[in-house]
Amino acid sequence: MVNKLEVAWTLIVVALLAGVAAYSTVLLYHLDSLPSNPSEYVEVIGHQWYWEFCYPANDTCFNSSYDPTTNSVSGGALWATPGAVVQINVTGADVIHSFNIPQLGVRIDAIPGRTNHFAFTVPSAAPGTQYLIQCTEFCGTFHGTMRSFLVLT
Ligand SMILES: [Cu+2]
Repeated sequence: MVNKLEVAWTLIVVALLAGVAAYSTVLLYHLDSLPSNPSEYVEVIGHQWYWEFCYPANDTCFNSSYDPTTNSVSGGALWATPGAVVQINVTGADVIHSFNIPQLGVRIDAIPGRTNHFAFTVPSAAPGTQYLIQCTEFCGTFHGTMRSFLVLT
């Protein structure tokens, strides 16, 4: 014989889980959505062991190499305007890397043969403010020095 209380408990739990699932699905969909008109596009290409940044609007690309002895980058950093909505298109040239700006909650894999897209809003901080970029996927000998900076202009 079915206890009515057990049926009620089960239905309440099913209703709660269905609500959480529906909310999560909608939230995930919106997290993955890209802005229709971002302020800036940047192509990010992971190489062993440096980042290449390309700005299609200016038709320019450069390699950003990190020097751990001086904690600085040569070749250029990733530049962005405070408050801008930046869409990055990320891929890998050789092995899997992961483009990560920990302070901004940006993390997206750089996978050879595939382009991943992500958009984020640059903080409205003072020009010159720097945010560390670090590869977070072990990609070989010098993975630990595969860094760069996002610099506000
Ligand atoms: Cu790496």
